[in-house]
Amino acid sequence: MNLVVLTGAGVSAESGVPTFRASDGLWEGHRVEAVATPEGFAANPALVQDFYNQRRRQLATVHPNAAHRALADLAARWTGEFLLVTQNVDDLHDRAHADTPPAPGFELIHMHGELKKARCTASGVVCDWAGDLAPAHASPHHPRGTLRPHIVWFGEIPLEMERIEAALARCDLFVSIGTSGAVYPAAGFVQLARMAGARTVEINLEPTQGARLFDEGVYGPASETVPGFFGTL
Ligand code: BV8
Repeated sequence: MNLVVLTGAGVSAESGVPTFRASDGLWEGHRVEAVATPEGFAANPALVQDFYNQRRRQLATVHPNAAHRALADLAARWTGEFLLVTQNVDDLHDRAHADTPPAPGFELIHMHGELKKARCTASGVVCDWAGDLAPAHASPHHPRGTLRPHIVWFGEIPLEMERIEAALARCDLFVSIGTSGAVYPAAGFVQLARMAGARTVEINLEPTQGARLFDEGVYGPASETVPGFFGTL
């Protein structure tokens, strides 16, 4: 059986990583356009680098939770194809799978980029990056380049879309976990899975605006609902 799982900020919430659209969410105090668009970065690189520097620093203080670990346990024993697509830019899935090595059919894709990577604005080269980035951080990859966060901002094309769409076209089960379904193209993945004839399940704290698009819904905190659901698979 081929499985595609999509995760959003809700899967990391119980690890202490703030979500975006909750009352205490990340977008509070920031206009999305100012901190998560190429125009915002061009207009005020210091503000945007600081927004991501703060979040990159916070990674040292958070850890994978039971939901991340349940997905890693599943990936270790899954015999079919298992694509885990995350909209999250934290490294909590990566750390959970590093602790529990996955079976060969598993793949993790960060479709909106990663906090712990930087990208050269001139060459496009992506490199690991754990520290802060300065407003105009000289790039080691190109004499005229600077380093920006390796993050997909609004108006930019998400990463690995062909691989994601190919996996959705042949999946038997699609599970969306901890995402509000507010951002495209991720919010449209359930429709692609339905067109492929897959069983579709929404796992979230509460029903989302797209709940009616799913065959089933499982509601509650991810640290409980994710182990519960995947423990039966
Ligand atoms: C693109 C940067 C073209 C990384 C992010 C008009 C209509 C439709 C679409 C558009 C439109 N105008 C513009 C668009 C396109 C736009 C878009 O969708 N805009 C929206 C706002 C309308 N999209 C884009 O620009 C994308 N690019 O379309 O390019 C294209 C497309 C395909 C092919 C070719 C070309 C780029 C989108 C990426 C933007 N970058 N962030 C960062 O800073 O982190 S988006 C941002 O929102 C994050 O990446 C985040 O991942 C994403 C989604 O948010 P969620 O993860 O869902 O988080 P949220 O807070 O919303 O929800 C949390 C959920 O968890 C809630 O449901 C809550 O109930 C639940 N929860 C909370 N606690 C728990 C829990 N669940 C379980 N347990 C808990 N404990």
